[in-house]
Amino acid sequence: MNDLEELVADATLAFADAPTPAELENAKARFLGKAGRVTELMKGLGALSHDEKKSRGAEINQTKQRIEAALQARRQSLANDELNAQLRAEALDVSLPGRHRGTGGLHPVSRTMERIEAIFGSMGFDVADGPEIEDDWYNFTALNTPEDHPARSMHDTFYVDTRSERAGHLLRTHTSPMQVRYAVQHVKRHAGLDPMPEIRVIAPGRTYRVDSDATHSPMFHQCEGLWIGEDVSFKDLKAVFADFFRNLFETDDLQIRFRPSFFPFTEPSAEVDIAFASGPLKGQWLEVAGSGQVHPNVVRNFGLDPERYIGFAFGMGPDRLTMLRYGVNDLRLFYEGDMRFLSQFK
Ligand code: 2U9
Repeated sequence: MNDLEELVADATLAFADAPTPAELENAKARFLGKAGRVTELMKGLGALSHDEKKSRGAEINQTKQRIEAALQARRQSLANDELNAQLRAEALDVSLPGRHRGTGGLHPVSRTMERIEAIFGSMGFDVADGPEIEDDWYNFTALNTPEDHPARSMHDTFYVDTRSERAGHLLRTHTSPMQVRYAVQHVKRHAGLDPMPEIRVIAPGRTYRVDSDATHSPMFHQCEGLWIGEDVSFKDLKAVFADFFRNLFETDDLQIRFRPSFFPFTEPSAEVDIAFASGPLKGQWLEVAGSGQVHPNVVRNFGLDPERYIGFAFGMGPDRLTMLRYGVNDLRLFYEGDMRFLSQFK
């Protein structure tokens, strides 16, 4: 192999050894640069005769062209490698399943609330909602719960800071204050109408008490109801409850019983129990609501004459009803936001 062939072979090898475009340009300088080996050969031409210069010059030029061709080929090959690596890195597998945003669902307690509203709505009950921060009068006094009643204790209830401008306010401990607001408005709106159209309303919503364990949460839900008219009695209450619970639990095989109880806002008062004729809870009496004939003092606070207008009220806990509907045994599961639990109700 003559010196020029050797030079081409050296250059081709050096270019092939360069792993990156930057290193390839360094290798190029060693052969084609100002101090490169081809340039050195050119400089040597000066010492030759005219004819030798001509033939040797032509050979060196050919050599230079071959080295430039080898350089160009390596540049192209490195560029191809780079492009292939990039394509591999950015590869998109169009056969993979897409990423879903996921469909949400209503919280199980919200589902129960909606169902309660729909059932009472079908029985002609209006649905009222209102403030969760209440004042003392609506939450207690209007409901025949006197100043010294234990339910008013600071330990039972969340009070708004006594120094703030909303002192005297508290997080409502039941939704009854909303029914008082509704009833007072209803009476005003129908003043002059004789007889006054009946009050028939439910108040579902969030309520608060200082209580926390497997069956109590500091925030819980209530749905209370009120039906006041000239001739509304306990027998109507029994009919409403029978219809309601059979609808809610989607079964006619269900017994209902009333047990005497006490609430300041109703007299007489009763706890309401139900028992299923089949299923996992078959034959067990389950306490599901409280109820009673609205206390005359409360009726008076609506602006009505309790000798003429009378009726019943009731209250139930949608959290507990949801536990019964779905067989959940710990109330706290509803409020921990754990998707493994919640996604079961979609
Ligand atoms: C007015 C007058 C009276 C609502 C009533 C109950 C009985 C009752 C509890 C059930 C489970 C609350 O959610 S719970 O913890 N409620 O036992 N509630 S009578 O009485 C009223 C409501 C409004 C104006």
